[in-house]
Order: sequence, then structure tokens, then C-alpha cells
Amino acid sequence: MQLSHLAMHRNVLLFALVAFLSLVSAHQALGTNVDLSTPVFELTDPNLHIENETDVAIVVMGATGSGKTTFINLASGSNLRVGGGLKSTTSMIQVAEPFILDGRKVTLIDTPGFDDTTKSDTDILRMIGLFLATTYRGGKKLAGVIYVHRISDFKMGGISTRNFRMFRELCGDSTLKNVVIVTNMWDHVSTDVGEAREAELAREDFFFRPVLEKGAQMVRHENTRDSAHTILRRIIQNHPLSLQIQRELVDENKDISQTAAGAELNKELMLQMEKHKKEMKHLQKDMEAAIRSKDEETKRELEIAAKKLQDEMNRIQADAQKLASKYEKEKADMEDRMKQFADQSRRDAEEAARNHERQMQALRDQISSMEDDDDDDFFPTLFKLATRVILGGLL
Ligand SMILES: Nc1nc2c(ncn2[C@@H]2O[C@H](COP(=O)(O)OP(=O)(O)OP(=O)(O)O)[C@@H](O)[C@H]2O)c(=O)[nH]1
Ligand SMILES: [Mg+2]
Repeated sequence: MQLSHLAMHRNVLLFALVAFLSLVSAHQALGTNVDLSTPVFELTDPNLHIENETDVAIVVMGATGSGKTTFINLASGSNLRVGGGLKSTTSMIQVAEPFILDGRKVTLIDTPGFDDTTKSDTDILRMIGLFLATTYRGGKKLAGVIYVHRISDFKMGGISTRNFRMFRELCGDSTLKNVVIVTNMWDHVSTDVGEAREAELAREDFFFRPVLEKGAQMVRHENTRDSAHTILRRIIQNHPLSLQIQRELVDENKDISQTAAGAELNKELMLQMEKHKKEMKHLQKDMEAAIRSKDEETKRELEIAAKKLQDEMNRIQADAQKLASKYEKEKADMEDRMKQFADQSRRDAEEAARNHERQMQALRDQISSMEDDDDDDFFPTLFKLATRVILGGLL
């Protein structure tokens, strides 16, 4: 086609260019061009990307190393850090990038387990409590909660049962219909063994039976994106509900140590303390025997063991006291951060709007000056203008 012929349609092209550049510019002004591969730590953001009624937020819980982050990455296409060794990997709450599933914007929230190797259980409870209370206070409810359990676990040991007890106290009974227990790592067991364990988990009062009877579901995850999405489809249509700890902390204005989860944790800490006290009594008896028999080496070993035990008891004691006192301070800090966050967001939005208007005005000026130019100059100028704006947007 001749250049001169194309020039006849320049008004149409101008209109298309302005529309396109407006879109590029508006997109940048709104800041929606996020890098999906970047982990996002957004404790300060109470909105959880819930802007419409159809937007959903789902929290993922479970023991350390159970596969919470792997599940979230698979489902959302995020790249949050996954563990490989014995240490806990996720020791903060992480909010994954939202993604679209069946036309709904879904945000998954990753949490650390209660047996974290780098943080105490009280630290974890304060962190989760603060996050859930802050989002709930901001008017955001969760569409569901996922609890991840490894079917490959030889038995449901102390750590798993403790995690699950804490999970139950966080959720409360009335939210259980929005709870999905996800069993994973099926590739680590034969089908027979996996199915037998699954049946036992569903049958025993000590395991998942009480929650399944109250409306929770248990489903298998096959470690694929499709499987993760199939599981999420069970949740995204839910009517969002508040969790027990949200009601306790926000509606009832309870101190965190008075919540059911806080009381459960305190009970656990007291049980540990009782156990350690008994161990200490045994050590003291052995020490007396070693002194009587002048066995210096045994006495030294027992002294070291007693010192370790005493340190552990001091830690538990301090932990129990820290739960209430630190929560109040963190809550005040969080409210402060939230206010700063809201102020900053407002300033950013105003600045973006001003920039947007400036760019659009410059564009309108350039286009009207082009309209006065000769046809011969039109396409080179149009090309230069488009290149400048697109490059300007990318840089
Ligand atoms: N075979 C198999 N491995 C899995 C599956 N899910 C997770 N893993 C592996 O299990 C390990 C722990 O997974 P993570 O996703 O880091 O577990 P997590 O629950 O987030 O762990 P923390 O952040 O430490 O609490 C990693 O090596 C994963 O690759 C699964 O469904 N099948
Ligand atoms: Mg993790």
C-alpha cells in the first residue's frame, strides 16, 4: 500500500494511537504491571487484593515442610521460596500474587507452621493473629482455609497433632465448612498405604474425623497445577466467613492470650513445663547419686544437662509471658504502619494521576502539532512519538 494512501486515514490512526497510549499510560499509572515472579511480603496491606465481591482470599496452613508454599506456587504461578532442608523456609506470612481462576481473582496467603525452627510458637501465633485481625478489621474475610497434611507421614506425631490443634482453635467450629484438608506427597507412598492412612485420618477422633463431621472436606493433591485448581474450586464459591480468632481479637476485643488458640498454646507450654520439671527432678536425683559415689565425670555431664533443661524452662516461661505483652505493642505498631501505608498509597495515587494527566496533555499537544504538519512528515513523526512513549513506559 502507498504511504500517501495510508496518510488519508491518519485521523483513524491518530485515534487508535491515542487510545493505545492512554491504555499503556493508565496501566502504568495504576501500577498493575507487577512482576509475577517476585515474592510479596505485604503484612502492611490489609486489602488482600479484595476489591470486588467475587475476589477471594484463602489462607494456607500446616506443619513446617508439609508443602504449603509449593501448593501456593503451583496454583498461583508465584515463585515464593520452597524448602529443601530440615529448617523451616517460610517464617513470615507471605501474600502471593493474585491470579484469576474461573473469572475470580484469587489471593493465597502462606503461613509459617507452629513447629518453625527459627521462631517460637508464641511468635507464630502473634504473627498469624495480628495478620488475621488486621485484615478482618479492614473488612476482609477469608473464603476458606486450607490445611496441608503429608500423607507420606509415617504417623501423625506430636508436631502434626499440635499444629492441627492450633489450627482448629484458630478457625473455630463455625468456619469448618470453609476448611479443606489437603493431603499431598502421594508420590512418596504406595496407593494402598496412602489410602489406608487417608481412611484412618478420616475415621479417628484423634485425627480429622471431628472436623470432617462438622463440614470440613479432605481432598488429595497430586502436585500439579490442575490438581491445585480443582481443590481451589471447592473454596472459591464459598460465602466468606470470619475465623474464631478474628472474632475474638476484633469483635470481642480479647487479648491474644485469652483467645482459644492462645489458651491452647499456653496449655501446651505448661505441659512442656511440667514434663521438664519432672525431668529436672530425675536429674537432681541422679546428681545426688553421682556426688555420693564421687563420680565426677557423671556429675559434670548431669550439670550440663540440668543447665540446658533450665535454659529451656526459662525460655518457655519467657515465651508464655511474651504472648500477651508483645502482641499489644505489635498491634500498635501495625496500626501505625497501616496508617502510614494508607497515607503513602493516597499520595502515590495522586502523584500517578498527576503524571498521567501530564503525559496525556503532552501527547495531545504533540498530536495537535502533527495535525498542522505536512502529510510527508506524518508517519516518521508518528513512529518517533510512539517509540518515545513506549520506551518511556518501559524505562
Ligand atoms: N513429592 C512431593 N514433594 C512435595 C510436595 N509438596 C511439597 N513437596 C516438597 O516438600 C518440601 C517442602 O515444601 P515447602 O513447600 O517448602 O513446604 P512448606 O510447608 O512451605 O514449609 P515451611 O515454609 O518450612 O513451613 C520441598 O522440597 C517440596 O519440593 C508434593 O506434593 N509432592
Ligand atoms: Mg513455606
